[in-house]
Amino acid sequence: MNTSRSARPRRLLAAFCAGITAVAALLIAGTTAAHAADTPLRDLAAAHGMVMGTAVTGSKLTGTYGDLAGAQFSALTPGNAMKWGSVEPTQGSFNWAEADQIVAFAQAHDQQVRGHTLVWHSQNPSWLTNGTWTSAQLSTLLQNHISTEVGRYQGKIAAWDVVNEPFNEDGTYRSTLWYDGLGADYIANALTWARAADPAAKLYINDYNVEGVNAKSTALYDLVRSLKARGVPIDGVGLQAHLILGQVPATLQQNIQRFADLGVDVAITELDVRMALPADSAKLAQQAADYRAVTAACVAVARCVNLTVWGFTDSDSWVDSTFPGYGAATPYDADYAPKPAYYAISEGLGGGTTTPPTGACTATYAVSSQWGSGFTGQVTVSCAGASLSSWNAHWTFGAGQQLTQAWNATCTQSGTAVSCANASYNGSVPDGGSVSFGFNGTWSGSNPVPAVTFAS
Ligand code: G2I
Repeated sequence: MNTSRSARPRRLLAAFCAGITAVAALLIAGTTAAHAADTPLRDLAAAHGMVMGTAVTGSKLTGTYGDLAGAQFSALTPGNAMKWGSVEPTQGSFNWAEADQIVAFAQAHDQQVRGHTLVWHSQNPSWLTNGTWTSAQLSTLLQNHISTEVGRYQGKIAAWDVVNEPFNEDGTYRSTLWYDGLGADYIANALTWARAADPAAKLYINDYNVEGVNAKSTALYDLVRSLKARGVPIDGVGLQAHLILGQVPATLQQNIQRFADLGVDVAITELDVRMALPADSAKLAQQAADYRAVTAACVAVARCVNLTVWGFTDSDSWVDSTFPGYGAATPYDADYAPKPAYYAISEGLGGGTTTPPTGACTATYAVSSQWGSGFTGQVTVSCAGASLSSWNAHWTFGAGQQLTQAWNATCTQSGTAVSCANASYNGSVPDGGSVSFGFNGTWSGSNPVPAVTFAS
């Protein structure tokens, strides 16, 4: 459950059986290589003693989102659910529902949970930020918050982002409720209180723009060194890695290494690579190179124990609303089709022959929901470096499934053979674009994902 405090063991972890994914991505134009059997990222990471993580939204953990979150990742970070404003919106009145749900999902899928985050200047409840507190009151509030939240999940959290974003870009301390009220020692105190509440959890300081060697990362480095010298419990640093296309810092690996050399673990905690929209094949290829570079830098340093993306699908990313005109920052598109970035992470983790050749269109078949005897499925046709003017997707239902209804395509089933032709309005798939169609069907016993073949 816990990451190793010393260098991670470079051994193959047993479980190459991370559960059943109800998603298969298949190459349907260009060449005939199939991708359905790609090794999940979590298994590739395990071979390096790493975990592969994603931020998640609890309410979305069903259907294809839940299937992918469970199958591909070995660590989950609640994107918002464990922040103070989420868990204690009214003083003394707690809401743990989403956090509990994510922890339960993680336990059911043999995943770590990364707790995020205990002490931050943002997403605090208004009763806290609007209050007037003496420094003694503020200190008590913070200690109680940490004891309550860390204590609630004691034994269930592999690592906590105890303190989030304490620095300014120039390496000075950020002026916050905590720094202004308690001085710089709020950091040491928070770590000490967290250790007391869960001695087994790894304790991290997490920040952004600290991926390369710069003034901010050097301030973090100096802080970690001094905390260790003082005997304050600190186990790791989190490099958020909210990156811009083509801007992976050249000193990333060197920076990871210098923290490791201090005797702490390193986690890439919030990786995403945003681009100006619309995405096209050149941008997606650059993004893949960026993801590959970050993955490789983490793999290269034994103490880099966790590679976490901040949302795995473009439909669940903070980027689009925060940076209007930018997006497409994650490894899967909004229809859950793996992007070149997904294959790049896989390659960076040592996965073989997974990169789709340039100039290919792919189809992703997903079971989006399933109940008693029925299910809803979706197929997404995506192109990168190629385009289509019409398409026809075929598969065989090998377990007695029967199509009952389809939309955004004209589908027929004859015996076990299904054939779906584009509708009049979605035959054209541009380079960098995708189209989807959906269907309902019946099943019994099992509902395996079929291999889709394709004719344009
Ligand atoms: O801002 C990106 C990340 C930077 N590092 C710390 C992370 O905790 C932070 O995550 C983001 C979440 O991904 C967003 O989802 O933190 C944002 C807040 O600073 C989150 O955005 C908030 C929206 O601002 C709220 O309007 C919304 O109610 O998400 C909330 C829940 O959906």
